[in-house]
Amino acid sequence: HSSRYHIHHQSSSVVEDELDPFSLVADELSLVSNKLRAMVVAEVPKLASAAEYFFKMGVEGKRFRPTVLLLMSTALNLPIPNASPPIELDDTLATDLRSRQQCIAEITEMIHVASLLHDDVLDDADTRRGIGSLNVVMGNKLSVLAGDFLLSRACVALASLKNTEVVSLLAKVVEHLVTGETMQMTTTSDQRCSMDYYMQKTYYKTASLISNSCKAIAILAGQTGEVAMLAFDYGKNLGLAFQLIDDVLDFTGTSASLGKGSLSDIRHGIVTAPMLFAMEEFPQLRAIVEEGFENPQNIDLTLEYL
Ligand code: GRG
Repeated sequence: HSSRYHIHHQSSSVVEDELDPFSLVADELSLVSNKLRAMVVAEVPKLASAAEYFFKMGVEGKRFRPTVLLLMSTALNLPIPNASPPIELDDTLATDLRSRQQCIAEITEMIHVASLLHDDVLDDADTRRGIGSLNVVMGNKLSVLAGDFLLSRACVALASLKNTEVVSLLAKVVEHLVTGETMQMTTTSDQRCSMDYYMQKTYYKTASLISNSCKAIAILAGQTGEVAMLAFDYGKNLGLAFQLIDDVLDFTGTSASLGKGSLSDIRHGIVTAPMLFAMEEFPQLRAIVEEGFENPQNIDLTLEYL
């Protein structure tokens, strides 16, 4: 479907040659960003400036979720082996479907930014996306209210899609975000070093939003059953992988590349994936990690061991 794909006859496989998947949906992503800027306008000036803070050009973050969702919409328009063919739509209906799928990307990004605003209040963070987090710039109270406002705008957009299954999928994600955050905040020392607990928490905190929104895109495309399940699984695995990489970057990244302090998760008492994998390999590390988390003043010592 793209001139950027080349068939390599030697191996008879389709490989991408310098393909930037993001470029496939770059124009559409700009549309989504513009739409979002219009969707988050609040009536009262203080709330308006708080709500639009992370939707301004240059501080929109990586826009990973909307990009994945637009790519998912694109993929679902291609013929899928062993699946019912995409529904034949005339141009008007195809455009309408695409704008409904874009709406899922917008809703997802609003839920994501709402969770970031609340997260920064809970963590007393000072930077986000390379600039002062909203809680330091406008205070905790406006940050909480701006997050609530974004959730409300997300709900209204969700209702406009008039699809009860999609509404319940994305409404449930908000519960998952809250559950994941609570699990992270309230770990006992046993849970702290358990890989199962980590994966469950990571599903709630990071993967649920991506997996359920991918599934929502499939449902709007008229795909139920196996294709919707595959879209869900794809989003779930991508979300889990995303968090694992995020955890590794907490170890290896610099403040400049991360837009927040490096080792910031660990300094917040959060055991990250590299530590869990290291503990599986070297069980004696467990006691050292536990000690570091019981006595945060010794965390640098723990990190040296790691
Ligand atoms: C109000 C919806 C709501 C939830 C409240 C605070 C909370 C409960 C949940 C926090 C969930 C949270 C912050 C999960 C982390 C997810 C994550 C991997 C964030 C980083 O995402 P990136 O790297 O960020 O995509 P950018 O800035 O690029 O968008």
